Amino acid sequence: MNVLVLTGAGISAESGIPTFRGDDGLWEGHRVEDVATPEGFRRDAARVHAFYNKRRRTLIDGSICPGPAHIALAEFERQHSGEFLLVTQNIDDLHQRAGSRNVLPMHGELLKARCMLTGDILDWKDDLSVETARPDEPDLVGTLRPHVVWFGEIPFGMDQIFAFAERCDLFIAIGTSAVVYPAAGIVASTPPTCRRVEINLDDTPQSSRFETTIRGKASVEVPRFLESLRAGTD
Ligand code: BV8
Repeated sequence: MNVLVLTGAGISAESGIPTFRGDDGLWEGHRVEDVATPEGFRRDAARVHAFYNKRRRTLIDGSICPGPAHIALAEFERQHSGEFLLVTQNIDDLHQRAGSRNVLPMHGELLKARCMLTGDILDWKDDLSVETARPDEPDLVGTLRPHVVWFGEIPFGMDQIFAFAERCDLFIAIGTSAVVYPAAGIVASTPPTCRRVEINLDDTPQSSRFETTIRGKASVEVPRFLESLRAGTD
């Protein structure tokens, strides 16, 4: 059985990472246009760097850890005999820290930086700024940006994701509001033979495409559902 899992900010919410859009429509006090678009970065790189520096510092300060859902997914992958792909929209490293192996961070990774001059991708845990020099090329200054996918930019791994989706037998969407494309369009690419399961606190615009919708917290429902799969009771 080929299993494709798509996770969103909701799987990391109980680990303490704010989800994408709060009630005020702002994202940690910022408009998306100002901090998660190439235009926003061109207008005010310092503001964008400050937005990601804050999130990066929080992610590595020891206060944020993988939760039961991240751990259950890693365990399921370890025991699963068929093909398994975990696509995440999240830029945190909680799936990797939980032990998941086949993880595809389609919106990039907060703990990586990319050189706008050469395309080189570097592991990065420090702050970034327009004065940051590349450690390996000190005369290159200000060429590094967060290695994340902003709105209007093409997500990573698209071909691999949609090729897997077209032949998967089980698709599980966890903690995603299904409003951001092309991630929200993955479910529509699964074949008629595929079983689709949505685990979320609330309904989403894509809920009607799922045969099974499980409403509740990821920390409770993901371990429970994966256990039921393993026991053959679901
Ligand atoms: C693209 C990285 C072209 C950065 C992110 C008009 C103008 C311009 C563009 C568009 C447009 N209309 C559509 C678009 C395309 C646009 C888009 O979809 N816009 C939306 C907003 C309308 N998409 C893009 O621009 C994408 N690129 O289209 O390029 C292209 C593409 C393909 C081929 C050719 C050309 C790029 C999108 C990526 C943007 N970058 N993140 C960063 O993180 O800083 S997206 C950002 O949104 C985050 O990654 C986040 O993950 C994602 C939001 O989605 P969710 O993960 O679902 O999070 P959210 O908070 O929304 O929802 C949380 C859910 O969890 C909720 O349902 C909640 O109920 C649930 N939940 C909460 N707690 C729990 C829980 N569930 C269970 N348990 C809990 N405890």
